[in-house]
Amino acid sequence: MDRERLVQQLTAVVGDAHVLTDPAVRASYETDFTGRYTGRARCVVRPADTAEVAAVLRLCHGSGVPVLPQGGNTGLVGGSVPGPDGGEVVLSLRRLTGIGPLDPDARRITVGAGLPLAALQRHLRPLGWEFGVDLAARDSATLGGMIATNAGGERVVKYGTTRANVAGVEAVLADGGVLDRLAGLPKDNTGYDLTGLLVGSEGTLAVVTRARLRLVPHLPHRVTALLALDSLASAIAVLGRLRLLESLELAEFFTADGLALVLERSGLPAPFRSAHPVHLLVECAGRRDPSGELAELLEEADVREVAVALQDADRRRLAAYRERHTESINAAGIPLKLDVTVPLAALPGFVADLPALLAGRGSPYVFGHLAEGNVHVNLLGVAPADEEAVTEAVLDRVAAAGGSISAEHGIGRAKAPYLHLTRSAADIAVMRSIKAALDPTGLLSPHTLLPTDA
Ligand code: 2HG
Ligand code: ZN
Repeated sequence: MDRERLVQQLTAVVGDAHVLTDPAVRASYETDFTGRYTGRARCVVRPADTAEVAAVLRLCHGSGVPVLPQGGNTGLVGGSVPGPDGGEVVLSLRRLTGIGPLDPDARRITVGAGLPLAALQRHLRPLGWEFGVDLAARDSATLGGMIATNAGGERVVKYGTTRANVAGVEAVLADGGVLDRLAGLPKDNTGYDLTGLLVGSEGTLAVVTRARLRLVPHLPHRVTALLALDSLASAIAVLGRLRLLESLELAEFFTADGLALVLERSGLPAPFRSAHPVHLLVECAGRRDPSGELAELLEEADVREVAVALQDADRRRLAAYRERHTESINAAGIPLKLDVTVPLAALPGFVADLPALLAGRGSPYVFGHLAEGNVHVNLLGVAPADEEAVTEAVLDRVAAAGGSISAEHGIGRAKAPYLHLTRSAADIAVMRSIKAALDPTGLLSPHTLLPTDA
């Protein structure tokens, strides 16, 4: 179908103001947050509700036009950005921001896919509840995007990834049909777990429009501590002790280089008088003040210096040293980002090997979620000609260590060629069968997740 005709039909569904064709207006939907991935959309369409999403998909399906669902466009693997050929309709879910009534007995709430995480947090906290997943991009990341990518973030050590915190979804299929699994019952053994399948499917199987979220009680007493340590091995040893605490919610690490860059770019004052090789940021929360039990476990730990905060503003100040890594690195250049999991026993060796693996091709900044062995390898200054070789060297090393080439950001388009490194041929064949069953003509997120060459 010619472009003009499709635009007219989409306009009839969502209204003139919500079909964006002007390149200047489309631009923020066509480039990712780091500036690394950029593409061209046929147009951007912004439906208001599930019925409009279904109508948009029916039209695109009928015309054989590929569709790229998009949330807050905070993804870091190119999965939210269209390809270069201007073929895809970018389907922005950001107008689906509804919040249903809270069900305190079931500990559930139903929300629209376009709701930003921070808006959900602002809604829930005064009511005494929380969503278990939290991440630095909370102001712009949407629940739908977090579900599509099975986002992890900072509290996985206590609450698990997004998949564990989503009880049900409503999603629109490639042909416009609506799949309703919103009931999200605590017990429901009636066949395949379609909600679990859609979480982490990166927009390749269906478009999530609403979600039934599991909630956890808001814990009013919190303590945050920033620990300065000799090495990653000693951070892992300290964390091993802290895991005894049920109140442990967060265990994040960063190194001296990353902290120096954050201080330089943000103007924050240094947390300690001297520099230290490794920092571990931990947080405990409870119905009672958890600072005593944290202090007790830290007493005999091998820690160089500690800063402790109890008040919200002070806790946020400590957390900023970790959370501001992404923006500080971005301010210094367009990074090559490799989000990986390495089993904890192999993690110090992996990080120690990075300079040799890189052989001068870029400067590494490593930080991440220590409890899960989730390292964000950020590389600045890698020449475009070296990017593929560097990516391969790092991801090969991750695979050899028994890790995963994507811990929490997903595969997107960045890692599709490397999927075979940590998923078997049998795994990939099953994934292809599922894709073919749900989206036989391959219209949803066509450049994402599954490699095109196999
Ligand atoms: C985080 O943990 C995010 O802050 C982003 O996953 C990581 O910028 C990155 O590489
Ligand atoms: Zn992360």
